[in-house]
Amino acid sequence: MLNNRIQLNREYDENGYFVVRNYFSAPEVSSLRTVILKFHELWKQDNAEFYQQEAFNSSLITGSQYLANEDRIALFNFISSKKMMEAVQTVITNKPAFMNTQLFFNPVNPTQKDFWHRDCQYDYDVEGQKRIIHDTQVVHLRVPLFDELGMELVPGTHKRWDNEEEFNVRQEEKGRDSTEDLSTGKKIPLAAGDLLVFSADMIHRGLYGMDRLALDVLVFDVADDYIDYVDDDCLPDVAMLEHINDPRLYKNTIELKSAG
Ligand SMILES: O=C(O)CCC(=O)C(=O)O
Repeated sequence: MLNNRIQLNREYDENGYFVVRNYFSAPEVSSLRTVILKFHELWKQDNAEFYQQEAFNSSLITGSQYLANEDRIALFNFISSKKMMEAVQTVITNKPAFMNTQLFFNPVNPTQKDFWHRDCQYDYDVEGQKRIIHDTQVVHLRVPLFDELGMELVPGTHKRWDNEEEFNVRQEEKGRDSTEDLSTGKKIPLAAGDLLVFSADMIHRGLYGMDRLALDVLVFDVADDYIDYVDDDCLPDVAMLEHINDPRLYKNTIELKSAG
């Protein structure tokens, strides 16, 4: 279990991320990989053109479109397992809620390059982004299913605004491109069994290469206004909740939905 949570909370607070090496056992990773690969194969068939042309991720993994209920329950139980909940509660000390899941893989086109961004830049203009990084943050928990090059992060940018280089590259201003290297980037290689927890709103990029297939679980604090990002179909229904050992993460989301 996580026995250094105070230290990890400090690291997250200061840098915007923490890594726990060898957190999941080989059987835990293997069971998760089996379920995720079922989703991935069906998703690829169904999105063949998008996959061939430009995709580097999918989402809504816990939804009903590709996985049978039994596999969805297994996935829900992994996401709200004791290990995952301890990691979630290390950074969200109030009431954490489940938002979504994403699966990151290599683009088919080998010339497609990894790119810097803050997740909030797709929903907010520059002033909005400045506000968001101070007010609220979505947390990603990345679970690599195979060894991978990992992520490149700019430590501390969950709390601070971009310097000039970072801004121009990330926003593709002044002739810069979001795939250029940043002098402030820090590469975090990941192995199957590791867990990376990071702020979605810090400056980051996924590093393409090797056999990457990583499950990202997105969570938020119920005090923040993210309920509109939750897809109902990705939540467990009443019958499924009965089979989830610790359903708090989902119940917090469901409670927010019904309050809205
Ligand atoms: O791994 C990637 O390709 C990008 C990851 C990312 O942007 C994220 O997890 O928010």
